[in-house]
Amino acid sequence: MDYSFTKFLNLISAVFLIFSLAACGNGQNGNVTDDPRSTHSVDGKKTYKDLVVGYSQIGAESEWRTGNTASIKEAAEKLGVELIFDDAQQKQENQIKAIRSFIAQQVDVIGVSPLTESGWDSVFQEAKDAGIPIILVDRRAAVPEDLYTSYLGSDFYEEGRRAARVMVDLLDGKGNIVELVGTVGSAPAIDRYAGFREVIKDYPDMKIIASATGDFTRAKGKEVMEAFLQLHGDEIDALYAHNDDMAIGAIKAIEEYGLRPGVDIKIVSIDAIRDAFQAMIDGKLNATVECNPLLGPQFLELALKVVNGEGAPKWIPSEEHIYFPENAREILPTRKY
Ligand code: GZL
Repeated sequence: MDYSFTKFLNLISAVFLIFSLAACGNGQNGNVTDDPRSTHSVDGKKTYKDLVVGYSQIGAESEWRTGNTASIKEAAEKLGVELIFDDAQQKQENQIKAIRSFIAQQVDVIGVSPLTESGWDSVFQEAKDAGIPIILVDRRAAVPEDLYTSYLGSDFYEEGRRAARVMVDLLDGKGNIVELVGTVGSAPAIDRYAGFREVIKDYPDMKIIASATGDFTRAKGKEVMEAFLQLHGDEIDALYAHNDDMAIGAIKAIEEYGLRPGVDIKIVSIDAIRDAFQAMIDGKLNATVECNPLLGPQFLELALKVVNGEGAPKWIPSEEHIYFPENAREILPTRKY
């Protein structure tokens, strides 16, 4: 074969080799979307790496909230979602400011856990006018259904009913109950209050002799329980707390008063945080109704679906259980929040 033709063939194969290596360098089979750094959509649809999410979180008032925040941030990190996260320190005006900032930044989707049910219509309308979908996470807002795309969260009313059914068993249908209510005006407080009463209304010998808000915090829960004990003392047979943090604060107050929490005063609360399992192991709490905060992965999966115009149910309820002292020691190591 003529030398110059051989040289020509070598040149062609070298050029071909360089191009094919360059194509593979972009990912397994040269397809840009396999490249982990890819920011391109696949067939017109956004991927997690294209997603920019604004999230307005209520604050850090409880272990439940801390677990909820961790779940959202970890899921965003793992999926490569750009998360703009705001902690409102339990102030609605801070949440409204954050949502307006997300609109100005033209995020793809806004997630919000509304502190209270009311006060959202105008800022949600602004998001709608800007074409940015709103997903409610954890708590509901009392707004027309066209102002949000979907609600991902618990059935608080059922949580209240579950707590009441456990209380009926603990008190054998009779006794005086004091109640620590969650944040006034919040969906969980409203529904846990009503769900509990729906069940105990059928037990005339079970009476709620005092009810006040502990704002879902340990400090306030202890303070209000001290006041209940000053007012009613040994008359109190049981405590219903809308979350474990308030129950744990109340447990301290009951011990300082000289009574035995979980024995002299039965206690049922909601959330199922790790410290509640420890309190059950210590014999100071009689049951905790789970309210699942680990909503991060579900929220971002829903956000991507919504941004890609795929249908989403108006409400996606969380899966939840009730936990008792009998198996608290065995379950505690498995708990993630
Ligand atoms: C319930 C959540 C409540 C928790 C509290 O979904 O909004 O707020 O029960 C938390 O612990 O502070």
